[in-house]
Amino acid sequence: NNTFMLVFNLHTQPFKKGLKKKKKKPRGGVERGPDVIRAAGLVEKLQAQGCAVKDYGNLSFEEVVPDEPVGRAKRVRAVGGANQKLAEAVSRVKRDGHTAVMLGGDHSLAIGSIHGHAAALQSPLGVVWVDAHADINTPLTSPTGNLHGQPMSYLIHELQSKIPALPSFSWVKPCVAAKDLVYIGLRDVDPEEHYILKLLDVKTFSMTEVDRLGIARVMEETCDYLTAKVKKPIHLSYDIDAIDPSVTPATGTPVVGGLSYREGVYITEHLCQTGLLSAVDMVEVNPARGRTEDEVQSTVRTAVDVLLGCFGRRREGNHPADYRMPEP
Ligand code: Z70
Ligand code: MN
Ligand code: MN
Ligand code: MN
Repeated sequence: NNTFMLVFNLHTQPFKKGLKKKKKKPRGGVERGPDVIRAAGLVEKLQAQGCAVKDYGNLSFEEVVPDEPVGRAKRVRAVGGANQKLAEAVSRVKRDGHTAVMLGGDHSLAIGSIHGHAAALQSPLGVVWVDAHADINTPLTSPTGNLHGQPMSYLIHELQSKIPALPSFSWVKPCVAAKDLVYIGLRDVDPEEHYILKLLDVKTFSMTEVDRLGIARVMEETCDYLTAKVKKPIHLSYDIDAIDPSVTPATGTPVVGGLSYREGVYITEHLCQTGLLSAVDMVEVNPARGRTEDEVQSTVRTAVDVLLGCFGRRREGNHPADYRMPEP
């Protein structure tokens, strides 16, 4: 049960200048997510449940100056270069036979994370994308130019002809089939993204389906769908904004009407027991977006519980296989 954590503190929006001087305690942005998740005891808790964990520390990336927008797409060179580095690191971890955990940072890290995961495998990959958002805008459909709203578009074979060449992105090759992708938790999808999802007939369980079917049936159908022909390794890409902002408010784009804490954790319990979970991204935890310390703590604790669920924690309780009761 080896877990290898890779930490990727990339943010696709530039720091706002001037904030540091006005506020006495700058709380940092989404790039501080990994450190607050560590501070909440993720590594120790994983070890306590029997995982051997290696923390790779924060991957460091070069600043790219200037990094002028390409069309509307922002910070293309920095994000492209950093993801290439991440992809190589993830590939190495997967070739060594470990499960990889990527802490964000924002969701643009999924480009390198999924790319590196796929490159290390001989077989296709199934992707479970848990998110309020579909993150499948192409650079040309994106209303914002934010790369964290686009990662899936670069990875899907069927969209390849719609992706313009971008600086520092030439290494990115599509590596996921549209039929091997499942969304859970959608409730804020751009019209352009909705068109793409319908065009490619992507399997989606929006919050409407979670309401209709219940999370247990959503997970059964997700796994049946992904493993119908062959049992593929699963990449779970978990955006903390999938969960309701009443539970996880400290995130960049909170959207009302999300998953409950219990539904959010159930997803991971179910995926864990398939034995197919091969890599996990945990993204968009942003301590600067919590209005109170309680909001930050609730968000971070939930992110940790989601990750523990991925690695065997059960709410019924756990015990080591070699446990012996004390004799009187
Ligand atoms: C919008 C876009 C978004 C967060 C992705 C927003 C997407 N669809 N928000 N991640 N947190 O910009 O493409
Ligand atoms: Mn996302
Ligand atoms: Mn999101
Ligand atoms: Mn985002």
